[in-house]
Amino acid sequence: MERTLIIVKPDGVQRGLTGEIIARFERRGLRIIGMKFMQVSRELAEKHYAIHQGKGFYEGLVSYITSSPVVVIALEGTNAIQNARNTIGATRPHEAAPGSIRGDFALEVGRNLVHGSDSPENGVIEVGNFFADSELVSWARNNDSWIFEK
Ligand code: DAT
Ligand code: MG
Repeated sequence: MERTLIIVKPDGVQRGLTGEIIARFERRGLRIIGMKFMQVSRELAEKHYAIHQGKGFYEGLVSYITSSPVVVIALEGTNAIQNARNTIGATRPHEAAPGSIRGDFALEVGRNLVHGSDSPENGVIEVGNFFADSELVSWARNNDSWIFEK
């Protein structure tokens, strides 16, 4: 089963959209295996966004994600990466479909509310960067068989 790291970014928390955003993934059927409220350090932000180092928006991205607390959520489920990214919507909110989180609540790429991992490999790596093994819970939901066919 794939894993994805979701971050309700500082704007999502500050705007009181944390519950709204989590609810969308929860209703989608993705299973929560870890969740916490935290302040992202500069060090962790640089690790998380290492792939964007050197790009023009990198400094703004690191200062945005470290500017105020976030909520991080580890989710698992069938095709968790792509299913979650569709729920999030396109990176640039003016390209995000209505009904997606960014399409419903965001206007600008630098205030796009939520992060989701972009590949199964990165999902595992990013969950590991933000959560200790002891913070992740392996559990069976009693409605799993109504969401997961196998
Ligand atoms: P996503 O968050 O949809 O996975 P990404 O990984 O390409 O997008 O980029 C990470 C974040 O960096 C993105 O959420 C917002 C910011 N970003 C990306 N491209 C940008 C751009 N051209 N200008 C400003 N910020 C950008
Ligand atoms: Mg990305």
